[in-house]
Amino acid sequence: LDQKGCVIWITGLSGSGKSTMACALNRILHQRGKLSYILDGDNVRHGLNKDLGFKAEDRAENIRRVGEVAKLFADAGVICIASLISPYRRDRDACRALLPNGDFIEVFMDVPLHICESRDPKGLYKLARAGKIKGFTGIDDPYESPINSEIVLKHGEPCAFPSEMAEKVVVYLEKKG
Ligand code: GGZ
Repeated sequence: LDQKGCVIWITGLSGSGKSTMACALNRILHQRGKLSYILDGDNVRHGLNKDLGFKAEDRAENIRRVGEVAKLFADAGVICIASLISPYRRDRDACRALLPNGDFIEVFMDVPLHICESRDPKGLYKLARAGKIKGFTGIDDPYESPINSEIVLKHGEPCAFPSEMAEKVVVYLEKKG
């Protein structure tokens, strides 16, 4: 395998475009002959983490497990793309600490809440506003924006298409070798 493993950790609100970005990035990497794999919060919660809910300690455990699995992938030489809300800075930093310096690349999907809410692909914000989902990130649960992300993909900036955003990440990876 002619590549070095690493973890691309995508964080942001529900509806900020994490999964779309993860897929676009995965596709570009495959096109370039790289081996990558997506760990998506929503998917992992159906299997490995199906015992976990959305309380702070459950989210922490969700992120801890995905961080450990991502580390295993990276050890195996795979570019692991982890896509989770991961709302707490402490939990994200704990995952970062599992990897050698430079091997954990945090990508912040910096999209304002009102944009995520207007997208509402699964109608979850609507349910949260109606009080039918309690503890929804951004509504009645916190999201701690990253301060030191390697990459910030800001809503409304010129490169708006998922493929263009993913390209930005690829450029970063190339620059870092
Ligand atoms: C946030 C929730 C909640 C609550 C269900 N808060 O956008 P989605 O719908 O498809 O993906 C979200 C997913 C969040 O799982 P994560 O593993 O990424 O979260 S965390 O990192 O905080 O552990 C969302 C849906 O689950 N969802 N209830 N209360 N998102």
